[in-house]
Amino acid sequence: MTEKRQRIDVRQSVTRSNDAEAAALRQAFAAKGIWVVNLVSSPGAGKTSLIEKTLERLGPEVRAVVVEGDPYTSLDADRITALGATGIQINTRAGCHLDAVMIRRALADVDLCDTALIVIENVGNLLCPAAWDLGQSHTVVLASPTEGGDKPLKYPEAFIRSDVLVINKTDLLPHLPPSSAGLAKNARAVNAALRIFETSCITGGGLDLWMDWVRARMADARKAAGRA
Ligand SMILES: Nc1nc2c(ncn2[C@@H]2O[C@H](COP(=O)(O)OP(=O)(O)OP(=O)(O)O)[C@@H](O)[C@H]2O)c(=O)[nH]1
Ligand SMILES: [Mg+2]
Repeated sequence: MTEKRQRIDVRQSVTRSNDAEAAALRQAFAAKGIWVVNLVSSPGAGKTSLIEKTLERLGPEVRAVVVEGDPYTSLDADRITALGATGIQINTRAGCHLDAVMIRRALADVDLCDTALIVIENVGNLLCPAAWDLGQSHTVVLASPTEGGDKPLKYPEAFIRSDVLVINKTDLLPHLPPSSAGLAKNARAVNAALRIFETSCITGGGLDLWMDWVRARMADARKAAGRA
């Protein structure tokens, strides 16, 4: 019992110091009028694909910085820099999530002047990333029907702590068994406030509505900082 209580105390004190770091980051981003989104999902749901499509639609005149979290490789950051945006890779090795100190260090040498958007692609899993505040404005969870419609019920934290759910890979729906259905219904069962977009990064379906939301949030961030 005592040992269990000590474990809980240590965990709480670690996330508390992360929360303080994240709050400082959030304040700094807000002062600059930068909209920051933390993207979480299981591996392969389409996080980097959605970032690519978003950057393509925003165009090169919108300055975007993307922080990529993966255990190994710089493959995702390479995909971002290939588009002309700033891609910064963090390799967590055995670590299963990003934390606020990693974000502060990753951005330390980046000139954020004129930056409109920071996208943080968290390490692919639906457990740990949910608990770690990174100073983001919004958290977006991605899920694809190929993972099964029951995931919000089995991994509720990621859905509870997110503002938005993007159901990606909708182009595959006609080829999937009935067990793939129910993502939206189950996600709303754990978080009734979730805003839901349904997208396909292959056909482009649903991306216009997603982009309307992204542009509106970027405009909100600029306006709140007194940037036109
Ligand atoms: N059919 C289909 N495939 C998709 C879609 N979006 C992404 N993919 C494919 O899914 C695979 C994984 O996509 P990524 O964008 O790398 O996924 P990710 O979530 O960034 O993956 P990790 O960073 O490894 O967690 C790739 O082969 C993509 O081409 C989609 O809307 N439909
Ligand atoms: Mg990725």
